[in-house]
Amino acid sequence: MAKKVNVALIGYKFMGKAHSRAYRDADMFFSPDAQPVLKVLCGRNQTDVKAAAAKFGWQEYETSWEKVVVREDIDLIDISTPPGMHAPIAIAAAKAGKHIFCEKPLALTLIDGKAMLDAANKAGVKHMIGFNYRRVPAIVLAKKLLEKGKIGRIYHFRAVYLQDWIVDPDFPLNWRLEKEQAGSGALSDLGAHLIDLCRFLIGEEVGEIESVVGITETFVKERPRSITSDGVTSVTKAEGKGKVTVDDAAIFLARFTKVDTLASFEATRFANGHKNTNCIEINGSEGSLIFNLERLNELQFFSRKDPDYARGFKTILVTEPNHPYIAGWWPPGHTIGWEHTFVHEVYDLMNCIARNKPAEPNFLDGYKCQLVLDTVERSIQEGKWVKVGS
Ligand code: SOE
Repeated sequence: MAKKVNVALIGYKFMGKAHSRAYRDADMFFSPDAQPVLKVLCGRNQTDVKAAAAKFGWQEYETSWEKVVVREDIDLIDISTPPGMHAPIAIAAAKAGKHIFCEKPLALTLIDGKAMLDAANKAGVKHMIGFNYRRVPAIVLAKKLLEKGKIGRIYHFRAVYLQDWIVDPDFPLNWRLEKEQAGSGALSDLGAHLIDLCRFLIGEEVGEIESVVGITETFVKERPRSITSDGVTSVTKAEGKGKVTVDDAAIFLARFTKVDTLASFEATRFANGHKNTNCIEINGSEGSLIFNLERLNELQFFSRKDPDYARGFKTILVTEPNHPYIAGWWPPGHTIGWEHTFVHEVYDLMNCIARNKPAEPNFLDGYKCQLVLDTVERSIQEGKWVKVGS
C-alpha cells in the first residue's frame, strides 16, 4: 500500500484552490508512490476557510499557521499565501521537520530566500518551489528536443509574459500591488516564471544568467484601495486611494556564463488584449522552438534539417501517450489545461518524498531566480549592466 503524506495547505484563494485540486487528482490519475491526504486547510478568516475546506475536500480547517506547522500528524506544509508570508512559514515548517511545497516567487528578498534555503537544507526536509510551467508537457518536450541537439547552439532566448488585468486605472490596489506583500510587481510575479523557464530549458547548455540590465515602470501610481479583492479578480469594494509600490511592467536583457547567448525578458500587466501570454522562443543553429501558454497543448518547432522546400514551423500537438505526463490523462487529442500542471507538480513531489530524492525545482532554484530578480532591481537603481552575484 502506498505511503500516506498528510498535507496542511496554507492559503485557499487562487493558488490554494489550484493546489487543493492537484492533491485530489494526483492519486486518481497518476498513482504516485506516496498518497497525499488532504488533512488540514489553513487561512485567517474562519468562516471562509471553513467553507473552502468543505468545498475542496479537506478533513479539517485551522486559522493559525503557527499551530499547523508544528502538528505531529502533518508531513508536508504547502505555502500558497502571498510571498510576504513565505519565509516565516517555511522557516518554522523546516524547524518542525516538515517537507515544504512553496509557491513562487520564493521570498520577498534575497536574504529571506537564503534563510529559507538554509533552514530547509539544515532540517534535511524535501523542498519544492511552485514553478508550475516546468510541468507543461510541451515545455518538457521542448527540453527534450534541446537536449537531443535539435535546436543546436543557442543564439536567442526570448521570453514575454503579458497580462492586462490592471490596465484600468480604477482597478483597486491589492496585495499584488504592494511591495511588503509581493516583493515586486510584474517582475517577480511573472518575470520569475520566465527566469525559471530559461534556467530549466537552456541553463545546462548556456550556463546561469551572468549579468542583466533592466528597466521598469509603474504607469498608474495610485489606485482605489480595495477592501475585498482577492488578487487578480473579484473586486467588490474600494475605499480611498493607496500608493502602488511595485512595478507594472519590467523589461531586462541578460547574458550567460557559458555561451554567448542573448536573452530578453518582458513581464507586464499592461499589455491590453493579452490575458496570460507566457511565450518563450528559442532560436539556435539547427532550429527554433516557440511555446505560448495560451496554446498550452502545442509546441512549435522549426528544423533546418527539413528539406528547404518543406521548411517552416510545424505545430506539434503534445497529447500523445509518449509525451511527458500525458499517459496519465486522456487519449490523443483530448487536451489538458493550466490546472493540470499543478497535478504534475504534486505527482512528482509525492514520488520524491516516497523515494527520498530531492524535489525539483527546489528552494535552490527559487534562490537562484531570486538572485536574478534582485540583480535586475539593482541594475535599474544603478542604471547599468550588473553582474549576478553568488
Ligand atoms: C497572476 O499575475 C498570476 O496568477 C501569477 O501569480 C501566476 O504565477 C501566473 O501563473 C499567472 O498569473
